Amino acid sequence: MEDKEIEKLIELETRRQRDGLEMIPSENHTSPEVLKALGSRLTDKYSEGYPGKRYYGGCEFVDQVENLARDRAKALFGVDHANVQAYSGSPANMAVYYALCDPGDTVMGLALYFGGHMTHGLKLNFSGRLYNSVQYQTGKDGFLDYEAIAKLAKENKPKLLVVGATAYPRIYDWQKLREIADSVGTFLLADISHIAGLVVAGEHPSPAGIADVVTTTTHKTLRGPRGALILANGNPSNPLKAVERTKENIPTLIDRAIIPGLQGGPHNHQTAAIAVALHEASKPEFKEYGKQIVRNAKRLAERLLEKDYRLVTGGTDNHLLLVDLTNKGVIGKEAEAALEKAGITVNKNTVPFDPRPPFSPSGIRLGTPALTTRGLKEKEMDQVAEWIDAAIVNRGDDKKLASMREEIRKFTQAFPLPGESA
Ligand code: DSN
Repeated sequence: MEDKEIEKLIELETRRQRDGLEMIPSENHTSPEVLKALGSRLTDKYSEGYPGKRYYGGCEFVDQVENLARDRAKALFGVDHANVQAYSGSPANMAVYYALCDPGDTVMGLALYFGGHMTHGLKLNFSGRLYNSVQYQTGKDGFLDYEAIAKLAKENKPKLLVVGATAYPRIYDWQKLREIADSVGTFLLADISHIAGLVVAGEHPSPAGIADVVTTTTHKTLRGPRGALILANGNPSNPLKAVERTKENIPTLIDRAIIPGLQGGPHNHQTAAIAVALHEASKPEFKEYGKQIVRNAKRLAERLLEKDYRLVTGGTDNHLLLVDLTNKGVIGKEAEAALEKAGITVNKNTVPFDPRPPFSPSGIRLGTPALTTRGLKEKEMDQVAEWIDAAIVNRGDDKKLASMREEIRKFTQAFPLPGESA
């Protein structure tokens, strides 16, 4: 590159990823094919509208790209309709609110500090400012409390019930959630951003055909570029005709919420990279990858439990562990800092009923998707658990943490990033 400053920073970030253990559960390492699509000439093209109905000329090839992405998303998740244009997960959720609710309508989602997401009704987010947001919590045991959700829904009669999380280690009962939504006549949105890759792998039940709308980012367990999918059943009608907010009209409402409602031109390079990732996710190897993510997370959970770490809900069914560090006498940000010095990247996180403030919570979140991409298996998880514990125990000893970092750097050489060799 001619721009040496940026070139250097890209190299340093690549080296940081290569030499360390990436354990933020929402992160992953993409394939060289995904990166190639992202770095392509497709980024130059404007194409507001949808394939066959654009506001610009020259869309012959980007139309085909978008159609491929849509078709692959529909086939992979078994739905009639896919919108692939949302720039990322938050805009995708915003489009669903915009499509199905009016400002002031009541919406219900899991509180951020109980593992939800900002766009699920946080008061500081558009979803909690423009809408009347009612937030549900997990039970004391950290599991979703379906009875409490049903009761809250009956009391508040939301227009939209949002289900999904950023820090929930267990399986969702979509059928139960459907019943709750039907009991109060509300739309059900399943945000599967964290678990989409596990759904594809058959490691988590799919909400497709149960929820009215499914949103997901494409860059977490699905292992694609940053981006999002909005999935629904039914087919879009003439986009210029006024449509009512009925279930049959959801595809049309979603497409119109994205453009002209919220966005301009789609990011065609991103759409192409999503198509590539969806193709990769349709292969049998990806199913095995998803299964290994869960096996690794369960093994890590076992090992940490043996070392007296307190896991919210007592373990995991998916790709992540939420660790409450209270009994270890350390807070989330201290653990995050010590682990980073040792070459392990995690993030501090609130735990249900956290007595500490969100900027300095009691826990950390650990995930296995990126490590599994690099080929780590159960045996290596045993070693990772040892390092995590050692870094936390030795958090005040920078010399020890630096020597662990070197040990981890050497270890990672046997587990190259996708497209690199050992
Ligand atoms: N920021 C994402 C996560 O880390 O879970 C959610 O959008």
